[in-house]
Amino acid sequence: MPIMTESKGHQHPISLAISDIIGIFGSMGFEVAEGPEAESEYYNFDTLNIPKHHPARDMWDTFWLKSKPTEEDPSTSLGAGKNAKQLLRTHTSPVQVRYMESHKPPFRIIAPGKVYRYEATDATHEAQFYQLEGLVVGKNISLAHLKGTLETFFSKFFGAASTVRMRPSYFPFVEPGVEVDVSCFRCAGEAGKQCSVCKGTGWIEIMGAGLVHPKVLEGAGIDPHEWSGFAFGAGIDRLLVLRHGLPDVRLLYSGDLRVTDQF
Ligand code: YSA
Repeated sequence: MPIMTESKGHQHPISLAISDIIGIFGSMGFEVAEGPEAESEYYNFDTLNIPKHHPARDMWDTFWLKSKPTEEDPSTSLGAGKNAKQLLRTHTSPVQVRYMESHKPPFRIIAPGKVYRYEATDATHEAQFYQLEGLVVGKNISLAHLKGTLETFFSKFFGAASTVRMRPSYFPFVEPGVEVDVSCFRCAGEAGKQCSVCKGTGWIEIMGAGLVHPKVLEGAGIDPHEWSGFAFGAGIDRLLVLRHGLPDVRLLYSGDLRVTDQF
C-alpha cells in the first residue's frame, strides 16, 4: 500500500526572518512597536520634516487613499490643523513619531512592518514589501552607538563577524544622514569579482540611517537639547534575499511552495 505523507504548513520566510530580527534586537533591550498601514500624510511625511511640495517626497512614490478619515479611528482623528489625508504608508518611519509622542525617553524600539510604494516591480523592487525601523533615544547618543548596534545585529543575522561603514546621505528626518554598508558576510572581500553577494567590493549597501533630526524630536514633544537619538530603516525582504542568495525578491510573494518550503 502506498504511504500517504501529510504535508505540514509552516511560517513564511518573511515571518521567520521577523522572528529572528525581534530575537536579536530583543537581546539588546529593544522593544517592538507598531503603527497602522493605512496612515495619514501627517505622520508619513509632515512630522518627518518632509513638508508638502518638498522634492524629497519624490523618494517615496505613494498610493493615496480615497476614504475620508472617521472620528472613531484614532489613527486618523488628528485634530485641527493636522493633515489627515490618508495613504498606504511608504515606510515604517511614521512609527518613530507615533512612539515618541506617547512615550518618555530613554527608549529603544524596532518596528518591523509592511509598506507600500507605487512603483514598477523588478528583481529588487516590490510594490509591497517589509521594512525594519529602528529608533534609540537617550542621553548623548551618537553614530558610534548606531555602528555598534548594527554590527551586533548583522553579525547575528548573517552569521559572520561584520563591520559597518557609513557614507554621507540625505533623509529629511535625520541629521547627519548616512547610507550604511556592511562587510560581505560571504567572502569578507576576499573572493574578488567571483563573489555573487558583493561583486568583489567587500561591502554590501544595506540601509539608510542617521541621528534623529532635532525638528522631529521637538515635533514629537521631546526636548532636543536634553535628548538625542539614532534611527535606521532597512528592507527586510532585501536582507532575506541577501542572506539566502535568492535571485528575485518577488519569489517571496509568488506563493510557490518550491521556494517557501526551503525555509
Ligand atoms: C532612513 C533613515 C532613518 O533614520 C530611518 C529610516 C530610513 C529609511 C527610510 N524611511 C526609507 O524608506 N528609505 S528607502 O526608501 O531607501 O528604503 C529603505 C530600504 O527599503 C531600502 O534600503 C531597501 O532595502 C528597501 N526598499 C526600498 N524600496 C523597495 C525596497 N525593498 C523592496 N522593494 C522596494 N520597492
